[in-house]
Amino acid sequence: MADSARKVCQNGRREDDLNIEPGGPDLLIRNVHVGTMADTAEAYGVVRDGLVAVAGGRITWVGAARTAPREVTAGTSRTLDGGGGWLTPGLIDCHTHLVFAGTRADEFEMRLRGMTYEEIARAGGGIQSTVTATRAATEEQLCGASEWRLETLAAHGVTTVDIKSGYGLDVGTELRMLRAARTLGERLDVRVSRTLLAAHALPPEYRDRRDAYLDLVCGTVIPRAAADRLAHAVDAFCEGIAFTAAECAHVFDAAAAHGLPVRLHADQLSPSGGAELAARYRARSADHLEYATEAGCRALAAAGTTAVLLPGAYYTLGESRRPPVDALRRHGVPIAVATDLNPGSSPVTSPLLAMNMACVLFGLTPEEALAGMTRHAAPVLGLQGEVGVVSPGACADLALWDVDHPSELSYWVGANPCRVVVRGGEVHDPRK
Ligand code: DI6
Ligand code: FE
Repeated sequence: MADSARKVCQNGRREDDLNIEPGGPDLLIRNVHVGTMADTAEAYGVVRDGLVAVAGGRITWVGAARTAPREVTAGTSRTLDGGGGWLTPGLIDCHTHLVFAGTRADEFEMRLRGMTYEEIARAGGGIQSTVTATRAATEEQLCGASEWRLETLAAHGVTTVDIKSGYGLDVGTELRMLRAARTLGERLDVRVSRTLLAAHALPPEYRDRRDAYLDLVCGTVIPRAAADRLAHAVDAFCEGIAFTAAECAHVFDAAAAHGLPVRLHADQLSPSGGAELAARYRARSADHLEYATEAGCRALAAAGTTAVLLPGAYYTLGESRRPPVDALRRHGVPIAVATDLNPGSSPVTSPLLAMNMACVLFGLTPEEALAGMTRHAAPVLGLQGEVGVVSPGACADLALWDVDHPSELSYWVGANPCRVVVRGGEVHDPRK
């Protein structure tokens, strides 16, 4: 990889293993309307009858075709005819747990018979049951079990995805999950960011030794993941069935000591001070937030932390408490939307369905939902300006949709109008 294409992210670490690469032949995309999702006065950053030029894997020009200067269109080796469809940034699914072994369809049935997610977890099921299956899997078995899930996201226009560990809860398996995530990204040519979530649940062998497990996470797992450059960030589950705010703070201190940015599963099932904790540590994101308070939203805004809404978990668990969307808006907290793809609380493999749920269940507008999967998802992964907008200088990660307007991406339920995906300037058929 050429040095010029390497990118130094906010935390000062080189992010060259996020596969941000130059190269690829020049490309002109014609006969499209563009939802640039750039932060302009125009809804969706719309450019009608647009033209997008790509060189070296990056966008070099975006605008109305009739205004394109000659030098933008001259000497192009390849042209993509968009057929009058809509071009948007490739989608960014900034919160998934898609690497795991087994399923939890049995728990789905138990919940339908009346047991709650927390009751199942406290009875030794839940996250723990996926941990048992995941610990027993080799890296290749984990890749084999998870590949179709990443493929499915990619077929729906996702070009960047965050994958968390958290089903190992021991040194070897946590690192193996991150390696499997890296391998899958390389195999499928999807930009994969990796987040260490060793503080996801207390493993049973540490039942009466919470501090010893936290010492393992802070003293061994985080340092190893940082040294081996396997993690781009550290996450924790701040919840009654997981870790207290004080325990998560301990994890965040260890992450900071190793130069890793932090994120938090915050206020999902109960008010736990998660939003305030995330803000105090200037976390990149606070995720879920159903029980976040007004003060929590204000703190997120002041800290510049993004709220990641995960309506798939709210839907799957049959929750009724919605995240405080109005307060987030009022305080100006950027809102991202993600699938939370995981075997327990959100077996959701469609980013468009997550956007639809964000509108129907949480009251986002279709434009907010699309911004949540593009422009506002990028900073959650430290990739602002790189991905999530169709703007000169950004990576040429794009999705072309067979729709008459970008609001349709949130409107259809269960459809996939994605016709073409462009990754780093390379054109792909999303169905292959
Ligand atoms: N919140 C979630 O939604 C996932 N993890 C978390 O902390 C659920 C994980 C699971 O049930 O397997
Ligand atoms: Fe999650």
